[in-house]
Amino acid sequence: MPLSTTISCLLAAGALAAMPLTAAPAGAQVSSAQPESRSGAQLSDDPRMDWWRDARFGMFIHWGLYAVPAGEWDGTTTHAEWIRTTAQIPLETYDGFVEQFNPVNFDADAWAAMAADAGMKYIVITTKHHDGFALYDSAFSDFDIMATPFKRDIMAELAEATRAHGLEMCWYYSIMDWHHPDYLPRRGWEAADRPEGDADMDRYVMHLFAQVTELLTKYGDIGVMWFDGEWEATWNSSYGEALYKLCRALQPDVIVNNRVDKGRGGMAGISDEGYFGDFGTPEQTIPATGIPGVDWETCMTMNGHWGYNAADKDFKSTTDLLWKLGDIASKGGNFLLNIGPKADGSFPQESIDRLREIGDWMDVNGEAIYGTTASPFDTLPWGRCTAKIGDETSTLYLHVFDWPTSGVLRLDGLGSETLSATLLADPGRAVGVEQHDGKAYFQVGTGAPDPHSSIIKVEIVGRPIVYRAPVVHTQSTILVDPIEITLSTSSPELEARYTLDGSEPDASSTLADGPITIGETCVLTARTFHHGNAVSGTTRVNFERVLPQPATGAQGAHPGLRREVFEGKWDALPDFANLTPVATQQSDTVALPEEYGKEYVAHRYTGQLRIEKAGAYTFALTSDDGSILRINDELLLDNDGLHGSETVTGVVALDAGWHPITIEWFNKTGGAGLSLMMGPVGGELKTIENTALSHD
Ligand code: H79
Repeated sequence: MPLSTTISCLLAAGALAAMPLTAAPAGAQVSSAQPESRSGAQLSDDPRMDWWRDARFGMFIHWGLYAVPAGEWDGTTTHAEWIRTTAQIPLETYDGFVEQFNPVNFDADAWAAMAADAGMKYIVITTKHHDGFALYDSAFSDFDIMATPFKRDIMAELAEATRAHGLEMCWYYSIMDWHHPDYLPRRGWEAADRPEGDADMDRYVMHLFAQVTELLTKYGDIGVMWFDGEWEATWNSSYGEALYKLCRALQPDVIVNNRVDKGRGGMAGISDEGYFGDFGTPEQTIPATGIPGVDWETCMTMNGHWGYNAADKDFKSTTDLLWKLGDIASKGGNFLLNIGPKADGSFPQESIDRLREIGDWMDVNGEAIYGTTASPFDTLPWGRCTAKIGDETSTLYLHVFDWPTSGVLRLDGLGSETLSATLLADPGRAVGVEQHDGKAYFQVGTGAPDPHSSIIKVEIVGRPIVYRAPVVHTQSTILVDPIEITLSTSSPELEARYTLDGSEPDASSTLADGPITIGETCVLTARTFHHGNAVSGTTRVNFERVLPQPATGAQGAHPGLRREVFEGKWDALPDFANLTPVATQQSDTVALPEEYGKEYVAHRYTGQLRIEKAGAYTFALTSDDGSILRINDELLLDNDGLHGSETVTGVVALDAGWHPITIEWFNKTGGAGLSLMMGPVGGELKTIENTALSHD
């Protein structure tokens, strides 16, 4: 079948539906008002993810025409891979870099060797960045490497070298494209030079699919397809789904990042539930805690730029990079560390130096990174922990950033019996261990054995038992009717005991071995016990039985809500009282009109909400950018501000009848979205039917 026919078939939704898909959309459901314990949610058992989870460490490479100006334009030196847009370079001028791109020192084997020696297990390179230039020989573009004096397919050479060094070859591909005539939107500043003409986004998407097909058919097995630029308003979830499925159809085992679809909530990078993509992509940031049940990878620059910037000498230290690697691994994520090669094909010397030092550390300490899972502990004052868990024995790797001056390292909350402790950087040094009262003391001696991060390898019996206060699983802390809650501990060896009168639980307090019914206002106090002894602090939750808010509204004449549309440029919700709507519409529910693609806009939805049965209800408001929800003229949910798709939830007790409701929303630029779901506490959340809404 010719390529174009294959793509058309894949685009047809019917053909796609028939294809078996094991991939779950990225994002995890946290079912509790309290943070889940780390061991709470399991990652999928999809074997496709195995190599990637074991790898933990990869190299990102940002390389393209932008390496030629090296970050400098008109005397300003703050640019990099975005230079065409940040310096507002006209297309014809930028095209001039094609003639100048001649990386005579490019040596694929040297690059792959540096990645392998640094302990990295995969390389993700920009096959095409936002500027639209393809670093490979593309049959679908003349704006590619074959138009340069270099005329060598860099992707082909790198793929061969990367595999020769035992690493996985992975492709970055930008959805956003500032060069292709069919891509929309145009940048505001170049609108006069580059009129839209008959540009056609659907046709651009066919081009994108054709290029992605080349990348997944001409270069052997690809580990990851790493998309980017998906936040533009012209990219939508249907394109994202089709692109995800195209990748998996061409290479069933390929892993696809979450930027293929529209679910990424800003730079934090983790998708909401229900979007395509196999892993989340925090950019230049490390999540504060692990994310149960979610695969993720932090990508980060070594200095302050992705593409080569000759003036930027602000490189992170090797120690800092190794602490970041340990931090990320301790939270169950991968680290994708960037290099911005120069236009001649060489790596910056600062990057080479750091890669070598990281490699030296990995040679000794790599087992504390590869194949590890997240720390079973919450926080550790002196560093981080990674783990290899087994039923018979487990290994804890303590990453000690701050070596104890006393020569004794204290680990709080370890309930497991330790079998041995050794220092990876100094195997000859004996490490004594004492354990009592839920604390382990490691006699590690004075003087850290490694200048960056010293690893203590600790063997323990069975799976780790970690003492922490019980977690309360409840949908709400306010109730109208009785609710059921549960308590959990972090291992099966531990018990939770509780009281409902505010008193401290002791060994004779009620054991939480099933659902607990809460029917009245009370204080639940819970504590973890091991072998009959209290071993944790207490968890305390106030439950309040409330009277539902009276139904002060009345049914309006029409079903659905009134939508008023406003235009303007805002960074937060405007004060609607001083604004005149440009349109007033009727809306079945809280949702943007179909084919929504507008920027600099705000909506206000007003009307009445019918509650059938008095009770406590959960509301979930999702928006990109900001929004708020008011019920009975009181602010219930505040999701305001400039951001990607984010959800806030809250609970309110409502009487049967009609309640005044207002939703306000705005979008500045980029992706736009709005939805409101509701349901009884503990029950399923659904979109509100238009018969449960009315307005005058
Ligand atoms: O390739 C590198 C950068 O050039 C590229 N991604 C990395 C890997 C990049 N392009 N833009 N950005 C990074 C920053 C863009 C941030 C924003 Fe947004 C886009 C702000 C608003 C739209 C991200 C998406 C945060 C909210 C939505």
